[in-house]
Amino acid sequence: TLSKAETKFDLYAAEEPVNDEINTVSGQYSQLSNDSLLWGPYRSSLYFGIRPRIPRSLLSGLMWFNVDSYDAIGNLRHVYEQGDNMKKANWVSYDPRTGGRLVVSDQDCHIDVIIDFVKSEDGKSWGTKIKGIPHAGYEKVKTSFVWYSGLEGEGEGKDEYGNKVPERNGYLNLDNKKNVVGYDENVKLSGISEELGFFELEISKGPKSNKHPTDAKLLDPELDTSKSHHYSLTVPDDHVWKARDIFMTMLMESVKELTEKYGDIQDFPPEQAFIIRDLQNFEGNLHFVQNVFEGKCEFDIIFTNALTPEHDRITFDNIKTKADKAIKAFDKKFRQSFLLKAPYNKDKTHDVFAKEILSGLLGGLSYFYGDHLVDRNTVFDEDSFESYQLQGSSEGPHELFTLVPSRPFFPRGFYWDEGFHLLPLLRYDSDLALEVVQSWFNLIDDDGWIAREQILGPELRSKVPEQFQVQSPEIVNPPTLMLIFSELLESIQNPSTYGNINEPQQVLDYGDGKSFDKKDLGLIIIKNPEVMTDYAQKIYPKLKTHFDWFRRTQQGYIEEFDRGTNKEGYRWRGRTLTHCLASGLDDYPRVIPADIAELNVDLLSWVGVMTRSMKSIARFLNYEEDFEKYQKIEKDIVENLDNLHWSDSEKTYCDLSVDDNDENKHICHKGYISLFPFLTKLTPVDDVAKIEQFVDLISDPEELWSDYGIRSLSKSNEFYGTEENYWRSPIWIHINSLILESLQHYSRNSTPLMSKDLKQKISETYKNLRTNVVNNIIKQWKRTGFVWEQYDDKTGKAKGAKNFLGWTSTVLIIMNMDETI
Ligand code: 6A9
Repeated sequence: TLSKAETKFDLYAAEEPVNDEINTVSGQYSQLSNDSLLWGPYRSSLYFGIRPRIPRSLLSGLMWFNVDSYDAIGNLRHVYEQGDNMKKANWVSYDPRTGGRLVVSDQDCHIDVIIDFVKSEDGKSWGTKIKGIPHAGYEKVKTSFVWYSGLEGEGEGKDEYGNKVPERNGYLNLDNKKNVVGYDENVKLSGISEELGFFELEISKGPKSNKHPTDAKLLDPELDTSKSHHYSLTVPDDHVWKARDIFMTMLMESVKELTEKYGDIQDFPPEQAFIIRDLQNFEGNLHFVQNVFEGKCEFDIIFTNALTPEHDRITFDNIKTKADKAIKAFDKKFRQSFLLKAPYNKDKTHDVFAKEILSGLLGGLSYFYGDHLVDRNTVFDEDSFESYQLQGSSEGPHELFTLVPSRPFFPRGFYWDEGFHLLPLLRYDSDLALEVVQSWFNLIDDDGWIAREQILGPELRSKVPEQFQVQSPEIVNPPTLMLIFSELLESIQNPSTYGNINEPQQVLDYGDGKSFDKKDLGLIIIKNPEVMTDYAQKIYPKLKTHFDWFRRTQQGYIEEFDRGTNKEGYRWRGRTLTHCLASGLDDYPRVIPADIAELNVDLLSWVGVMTRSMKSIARFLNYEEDFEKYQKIEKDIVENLDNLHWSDSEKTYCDLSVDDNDENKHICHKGYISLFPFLTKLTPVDDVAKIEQFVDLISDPEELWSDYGIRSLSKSNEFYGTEENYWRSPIWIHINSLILESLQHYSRNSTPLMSKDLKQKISETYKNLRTNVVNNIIKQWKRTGFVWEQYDDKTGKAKGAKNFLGWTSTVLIIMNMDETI
């Protein structure tokens, strides 16, 4: 039990947690990697929110609002909302291990908020510099900034039987002089927690050049805008995330009191009316600190862990230099990882764009912790086609370290999105990609299931309509993470594909496998196959369960089609007449009427991908028998793609079902689904007729070709552009990047059977598609300040979710590809 007297910063020496594995290669690796990833803006649903990768710990966040008028409080900024009027809101330079810069250009608050975030070398401490730069014409804009920090896990000790005991395992105090109304000095918090040890957090008032509003007469000494103000209170765990609501409630209470005291609030200068006042006598685990500025302003927040050695600490004096250094380091690492190829290697704008995309993607790196809702009872059969409603009960808690598709719209983990997110990351920091993969694989349960959508804890649930909150172990999602994992293994055998492609000599410089240097972070796996082998061996049994669960739950009724011993045929469970969320291609047209005998071509292709991944993992680990088993399954899948899904009359791949007389029939909706055997490279390279068919489908403007990329559904299809029109015409960038890669693959691995004409056609299609896609994304980015979820096939206009750095960040992979093949 810790008493307050024990917390004097200089005297406190927290004990380093003991890591039993520290003397093993993988132990050293994970220690180093963990330390550098401990802190981050991992509350990615906020404009700026910091937390460690630890359950129930210290959560901090920034809020700001304009105080030139009363209404402006309606635009208080905290959660990153799709609808906010921002010209830009993104990390423009960011490395999760060191830090970077976030720019929010707020058109309602008339200010650019520029945030630099840096970490100490040991990863235990951090600092942030926040600058406000008024927009032209608003030089005297008045802005209120509020910083809050709250400690979860306070007072919740557990005894050896897991019972709650009234022991304090942490607390957070406000240290400034008590009973003072507003401070001329910095505000200082200090605290302690089991995992963090002792720490201090100081919120500066900033340099003398900061101005505070002075034109209005001071109505009450408590409302002096030239001082720092604070408010403290005690909230239970799972409530700290509601800081914004708590702040607003408390502010409105204060306004009410002031009105009672002084009369109509409208007579108050807003910058004074909206000042927080202490009501709790500095006590609590959640603390708000407010500063009000006029015009240009700047202030810092420094978090210092007592364990960080003096020379490594971030201070008000050195934070600027450290922030500049972090930005330079990012630039350098970016140059080493991504080689933008013609025509994107000349114009500076392309460089700026590409860095922003990578930074924004990495800015979505998040840590989630909490329970989720699971339905283990619903069975999907004929009755569920019309519609179904899952009923969930709470399971967990689980933790997840992941990137997210879109911070403002869906800031949570999605299984099949993640594999694509990791493609750019693999090149930049393969170790971090592995951290994320590991975190996901930790979620595989005893049956082999991972929930498609990870809605962990009440904060995430609050963002999802109730009918979509529940997950089912019968419902899968394309297994892209297995693909990434096997690619990681392959990168060990062929290191030049990832990491510093500009400086391959560094990658080839294998360490002795016994000790690591911090500068190697990001490349350790590639340099030390031992680490990866160790993990692959450990995780292999779980992956097998995952693979078996996937095939078992989605097994099709293949007997209907009389295919002898080859049973490779699958049906997505959980579809309705209009949607198949499991497939990821939600409203893409499927067989109507729905039938439990249906077989899906995209699913068979995905099982093929998964099988190939298992095969390559088995090969890596020299599991001969398993390798052969997977090889056989893969062969059967390739065979059945043609047996079951190729339609001779339509000359394309289709879903298969039965008609009223139980006769087989193909249901063909030309579009992304018809391309799956090609996208997954399962079509053999010597099957020239099929390859030609894919290329024709892609390059025909009456079918899939548009000036901005390959559209999801053919223009000739009866459902083209109808209803929600989500996957029924818009262009999706990750699928376009797969198309480009497949074109490259079939051209580079072509056999003598391929005609010159076809080869020529492939190169033209490839070259034009690549520039169409990239040019349009950049054009829309210039126009809107963001990249988006989809692009319209008729106009190229961006649509859907904003700041959608998930799949759209595969544009980096595309810019990195050769101009011609
Ligand atoms: C629920 C939120 C204001 C739909 O990118 C994530 C997924 C993909 O995995 C899937 O393939 N997106 C694609 O078809 C977005 C799903 C978002 C669910 C939003 C409502 C409302 O919040």
